[in-house]
Amino acid sequence: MQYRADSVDKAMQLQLYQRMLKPRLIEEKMLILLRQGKISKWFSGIGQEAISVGVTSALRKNEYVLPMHRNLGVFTTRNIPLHRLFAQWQGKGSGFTKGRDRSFHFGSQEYRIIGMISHLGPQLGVADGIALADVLNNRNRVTAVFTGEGGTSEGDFHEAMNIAAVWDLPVLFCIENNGYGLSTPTSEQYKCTDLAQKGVGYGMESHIVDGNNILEVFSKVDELCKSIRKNPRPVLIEFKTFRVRGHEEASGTKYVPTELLDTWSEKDPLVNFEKFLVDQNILTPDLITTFRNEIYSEIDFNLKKASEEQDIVFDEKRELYDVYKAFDYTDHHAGEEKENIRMVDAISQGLRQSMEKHGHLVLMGQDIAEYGGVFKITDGFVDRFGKERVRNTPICESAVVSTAMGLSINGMKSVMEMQFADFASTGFNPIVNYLAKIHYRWGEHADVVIRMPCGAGVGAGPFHSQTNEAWFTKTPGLKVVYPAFPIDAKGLLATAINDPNPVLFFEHKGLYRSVYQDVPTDYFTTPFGKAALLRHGTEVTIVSYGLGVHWALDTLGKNPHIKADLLDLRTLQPLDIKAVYDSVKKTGKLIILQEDSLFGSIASDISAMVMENCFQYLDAPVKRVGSLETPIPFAKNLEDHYLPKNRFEEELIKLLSY
Ligand SMILES: Cc1ncc(C[n+]2csc(CCOP(=O)(O)OP(=O)(O)O)c2C)c(N)n1
Repeated sequence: MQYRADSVDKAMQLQLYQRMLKPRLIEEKMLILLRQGKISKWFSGIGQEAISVGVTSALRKNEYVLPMHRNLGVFTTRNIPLHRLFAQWQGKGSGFTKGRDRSFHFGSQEYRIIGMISHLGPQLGVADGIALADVLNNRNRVTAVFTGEGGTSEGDFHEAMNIAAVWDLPVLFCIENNGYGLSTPTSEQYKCTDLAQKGVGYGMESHIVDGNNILEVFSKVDELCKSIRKNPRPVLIEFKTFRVRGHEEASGTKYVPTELLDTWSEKDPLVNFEKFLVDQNILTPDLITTFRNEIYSEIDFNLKKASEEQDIVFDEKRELYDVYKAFDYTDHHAGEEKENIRMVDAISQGLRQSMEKHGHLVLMGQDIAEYGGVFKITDGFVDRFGKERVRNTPICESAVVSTAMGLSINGMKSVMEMQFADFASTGFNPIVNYLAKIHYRWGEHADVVIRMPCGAGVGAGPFHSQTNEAWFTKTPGLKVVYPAFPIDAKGLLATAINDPNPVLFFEHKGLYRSVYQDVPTDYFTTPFGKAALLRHGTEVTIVSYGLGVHWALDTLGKNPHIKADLLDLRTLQPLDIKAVYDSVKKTGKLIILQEDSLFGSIASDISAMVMENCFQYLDAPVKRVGSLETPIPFAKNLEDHYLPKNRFEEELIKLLSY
């Protein structure tokens, strides 16, 4: 291996050596512990240390780095106390996740490290968001994010690269091309000659670097970081390297040709560099022994400390408490002045006022800038707040959700407009796996609101009409809001934006321009978790939300003799189940009306909870009314029969006469 000694000064060369030696020796120890059953899984980065160490050494301390499962060298170069790392791998309390996640699946604001989730790709978009926050705050920083070559086949890779290119984000995309993704060789992973070519397709500068040569890695990344800080832009680097051990220790390397292993073993980044430093008289055998002994004692001391720590004790309250970041709700009251406006106007007004209140709030979505969004909710926002804060996005929901996550990590708020709630399916992974789980996993929060124009009754067919709230109410960590009226939409949106947790904010398209109310013109908030009792009665409780509330009101309007409590849930997570119980205890009968089909839905869960907790108060079985168990059809006549509106009256009357 050729080293260009003049590229890095001698003190730094020695430091880079020490920085590579440390993860190597830790790994060797971990392999022993793994065999002894003292840690659960190990993804080896042996042979790839030069990349982690070289990249991290070129970054400043306050610059974020987003490592993968083979980047121990990132963590050690950032000087994370080893006992905390060991405790993390043993699921102990002084690790980074209170025993809730394993291996390198954690982050730390203190060390500016944002760890991966298992799904590999989403962190590439998170890096975009972190970098965007730096750009918007005029901080000349670089964000470095890692992926394996296998991960480059994921849509997230392409989406994140494209966003970074279109927005000129200072992200260093580091591909560690180590020959295999689990057992899949590169020839079955991609067709191009070098992955660096993929940068070209996105209009991005890209480079190929020998990932086993620490001086090449460090000097190239150092040069690029300096240049990116001055001239913010994304850069792709393909590091050529090799995974000399199995994907994880249990899976072995049988499928890897021995010659390949032998060739790459000769290119070991540590052994070769050590030899070079000795040849150059920068390192001596004595010094090597000293360094080794220092690291061994550091490992032993910290391992003892972590091993002596008690196993984590289960505390149900703490587990449940940590799913969400605590939110101290503040009630903002509006003045007397009101204006008769539609739901769409109320949402637009609420959003505008939150943009005025929170200078660090950014809006992102397809066509939301000059065009004003397909529903015109952000019409005029660009003129008022500028294009930096009102951002048109490419069509890539997944990376935009991840970008929103990154903005939050780097201190900003964002509201993403899903053009139609149906398209949340292509952003589903980061919503349910990243945003929803991050607080529980390592105490970081996702200050993100996703606006979800949803719902049927508009003849738009199976892909523009879904009401998919149940996809999200199932997932702990998300809040789900579903207003039925303009006042609630405005006040709840303001609360959603104040709340530091991820909120899915459902806006029924059919209500946008059909419902008017006198809405306070000032900024105000409405609390989550409080249902609204719209009608008072003693015979039956009707529970609904969204468009269903209006169907129930119509039905009661046609049947004024029916004495019903009508509860509008307003938020589904948190759910005001107490309001439901209180009403059922009074009326003895419950009918739940929703636009969604019934299986696995809000109606089904409320029904189950009422059966469990209010059985003795019930005078009839709980009745659920929802859409047919089919996708949503397009033709008006089919859609009318699919939706439960026309079945509701009959079912209500049946229940009353039970
Ligand atoms: C979305 C997703 N699919 C599959 C997996 C299972 N898996 C974990 S790591 C891995 C291989 C990753 O290969 P690469 O990105 O090249 O990184 P390497 O492990 O080689 O460092 C696979 C298939 C996963 N974690 N996430």
